[in-house]
Amino acid sequence: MSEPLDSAAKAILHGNDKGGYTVPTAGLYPYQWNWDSMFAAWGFSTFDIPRAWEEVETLFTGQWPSGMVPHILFHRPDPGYFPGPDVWGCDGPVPSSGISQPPVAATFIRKIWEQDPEAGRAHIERLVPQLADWHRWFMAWRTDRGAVFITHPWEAGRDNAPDWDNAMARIDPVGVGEYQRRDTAHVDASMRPTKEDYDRYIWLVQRGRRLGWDDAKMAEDPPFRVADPGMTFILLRANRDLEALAAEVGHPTDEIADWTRVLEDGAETLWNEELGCYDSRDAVHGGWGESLSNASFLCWYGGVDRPEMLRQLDRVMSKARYGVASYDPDGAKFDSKRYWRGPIWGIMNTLIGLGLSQCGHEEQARRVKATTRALIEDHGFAEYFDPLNGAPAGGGRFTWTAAIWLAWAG
Ligand code: 2M8
Repeated sequence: MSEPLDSAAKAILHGNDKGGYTVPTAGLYPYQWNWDSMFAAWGFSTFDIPRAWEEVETLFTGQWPSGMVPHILFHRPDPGYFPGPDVWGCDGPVPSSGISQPPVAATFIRKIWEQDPEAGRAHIERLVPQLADWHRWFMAWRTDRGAVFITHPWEAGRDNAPDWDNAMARIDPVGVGEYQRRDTAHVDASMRPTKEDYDRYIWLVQRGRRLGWDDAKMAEDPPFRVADPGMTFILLRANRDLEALAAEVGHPTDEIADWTRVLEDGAETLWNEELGCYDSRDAVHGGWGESLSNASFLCWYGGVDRPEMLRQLDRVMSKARYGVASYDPDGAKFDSKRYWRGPIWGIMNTLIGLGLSQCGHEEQARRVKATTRALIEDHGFAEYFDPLNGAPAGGGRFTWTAAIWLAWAG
């Protein structure tokens, strides 16, 4: 713990607090993002548990009748972000996007609840059925052979990861029309996805909107479906935590335990023998993403141990100073600055570290934590960092980096 950095981290959470929810960073991301918000809640819980619960409850006000919890809630209009609510054209209870995001919620809800079980009881009694509805939605609409697939790169939270390159190349974004990006007005374009990526992101949003975001219609002839180790391991872990919470409040657990078994089998369909790691898999056309990424290393977080992955981790960590690069530094597509194609993300280090520790790999867990701590001490609370020299990149004063400092790294 370091007093000045603790205070700086709390000031970032307070500064990004919009009253009931926290934005990832001012300017670049002016709305409530799903998984960012759950990291924020965990960060708040280190000094203000009621505020942590408020963050969680606000996210769940956006849950759709289908059970889906959107990736962005547009509580108040802000012209600084594109695509906004008018482009998505969704009609959930709160203006929102039409896709979801990594379901870390159950895991952080459990962590917050454990800090004060009595104060949290009413919250988990309300939230367990909502979490179960969300997980059921994933199982019904986002699984292929038991692995969780995404229908849009934004759904994985790893927007321009090399994992999706092959599947994205199959999309012809015909008719996408003119649009004005806002992200490159806030940060350098060399750190962001390319125009080719954005054309496809927007084209996929336009398709969803045309189909009224109807799950069944969207499942017909899908243009993009990639099974993702990140989503699969995160849901697997969340499901184990949901089962524990459900047992606590007397909610049925059989169905949840079944999902865990399906996901455990599904995770093994993502083992790429040739590359020797968990990899993404095209769920429409077959074929691997051919990407060893930081999501591959979430296996331990999901409760899945593999000696080969420990060897891969040692190699990848030996190439970078501060933790786990988002894409293999020896890989052909490695780019130390471009977002999810190389940079280090504190939140991913955190999930990897939690998993290693849970599986008893204490030495590796300590190393991931120590390098993440040093990264923030040396380079601040940026959105992400260059793995070669730690240079801060993307947005500054970033909520999730501050949150993991308070709850884990600091
Ligand atoms: C990034 O994604 C958004 C779209 O959702 C964007 O680039 O506009 C990703 O890093 C994602 O994981 C994150 O939740 C979001 C807000 O921090 O930014």
